Amino acid sequence: DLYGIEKALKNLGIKGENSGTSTGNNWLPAKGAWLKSSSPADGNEIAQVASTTEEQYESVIAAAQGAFIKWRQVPAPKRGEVIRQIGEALREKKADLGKLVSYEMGKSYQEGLGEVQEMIDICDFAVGLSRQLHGLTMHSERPNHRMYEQYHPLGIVGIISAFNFPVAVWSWNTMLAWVCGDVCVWKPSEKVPLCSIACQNIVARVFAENNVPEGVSCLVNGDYKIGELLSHDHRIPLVSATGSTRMGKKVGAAVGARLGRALLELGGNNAIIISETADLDVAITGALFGAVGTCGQRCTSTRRLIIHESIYGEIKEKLTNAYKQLRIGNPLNEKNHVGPLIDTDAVKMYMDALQKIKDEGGSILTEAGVLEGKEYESGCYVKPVIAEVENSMNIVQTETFAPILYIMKYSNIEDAIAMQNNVAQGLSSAIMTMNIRESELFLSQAGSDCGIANVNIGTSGAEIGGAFGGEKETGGGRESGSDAWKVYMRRQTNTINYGRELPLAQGIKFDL
Ligand code: UN1
Repeated sequence: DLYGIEKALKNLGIKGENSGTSTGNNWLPAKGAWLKSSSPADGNEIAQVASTTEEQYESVIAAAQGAFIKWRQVPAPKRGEVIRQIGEALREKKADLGKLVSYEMGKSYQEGLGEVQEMIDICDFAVGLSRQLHGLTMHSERPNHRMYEQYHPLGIVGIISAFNFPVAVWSWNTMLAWVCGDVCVWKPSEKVPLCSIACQNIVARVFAENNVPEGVSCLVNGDYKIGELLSHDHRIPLVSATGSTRMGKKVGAAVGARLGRALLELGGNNAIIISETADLDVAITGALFGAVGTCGQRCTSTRRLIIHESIYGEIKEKLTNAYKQLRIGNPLNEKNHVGPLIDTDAVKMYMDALQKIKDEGGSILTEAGVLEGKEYESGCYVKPVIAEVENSMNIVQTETFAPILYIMKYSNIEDAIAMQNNVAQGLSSAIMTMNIRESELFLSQAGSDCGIANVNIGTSGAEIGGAFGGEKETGGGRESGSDAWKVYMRRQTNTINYGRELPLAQGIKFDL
């Protein structure tokens, strides 16, 4: 146990066989099909988690409904105090949970720790927020009237999360939802079920210590069918889903058909524009981390570089050289820069994409392919690739969740912005420039059409304090910081008459 995995699993309460269904401290008996979790790092099976049956799903929703009636009565700052304690528990478990994230998902240990840090940060944010769930007050047009708005808890929040951020994305949703007075039902990705068991254990202990009712934190596990139960369920007013655009279109349609709320955080096709005035060291480092970090499996990963023609050759050379220095290997070994893809299906998608690049006339500038031999037995390690392409190619227009970086040239900034926007997705974007006219244009209404637009930093690695999400096929949802909490509450407008008359609005007279 070179990396201390056994110990981490033990500290996180993960056994060989685990129930995948819980309402808090109560774990329902394992009944449904087993999800086997194996590590893309070494190919070993780690443990199993039982899927939730339909019958179990029903009892989870019943528990959540009952819990909501009690939890919404707890004053928001008191709910915040419980979240503060979750933040403390996460600080204690940071190394273990970061290790599990790294081992089960395949991102580097550093990035696993970073993900747990995002959880801690959103806890801190949520604690402050618990005293700031403000509405506005307005002046009434009628005498002796007062108007204001308030935000009330919404109900059950369904959370569907992706494999690539197996713990942080859940926490962005739950920590806000909980201080808002909601209860949560989480359906994690079936590729990383152990992370969900670990999180549920951490929360359940804190909840028990604070007499938080069973059902405030619920967990269901399984494949897309469990996700469908959530998205079609009229008892769930908000479904927050993170993942592919394909999945999001289905969730959005199902939730929309019943006029529920969907918070969608879907695919990106994120570009960095590198101007001729860019600080090249900053630009290269930003592009490199954005493209190969998390093995290209962030929704914010840098997919495209749009480079000014005058520095195109230089950037191309510097980047291909940097790619040669990358160390690919076990993500728990801190010497390595790039870990594995999530599974062999993802490897197949990477290989298919390489073929399509060639078929469409693009050229691959670096060594490509799957790594074999000792250390690479899982079959999930691939070489990060740079490809020279046209923005209009089908493959460039598609999000491939793998470390494939497309590079292309531009000659004027307006064209570069048009290229950056000319994709179906609209999550993250960046410009590297020292020219204030270019950077302001990029951030203006005529600039980037993405939910995130950065200057002199890359496309990935957003902080939790800002609203996170994007436009177009990215789904339009915003999670995490700023006022993203509002989607987890229902707004009520109140008008109060403290006079003895009943004047009608709009000056209407109704005299008998
Ligand atoms: C995701 O890939 O789904 O901005 C989330 C980032 C991270 C979150 C990514 N803070 O890269």
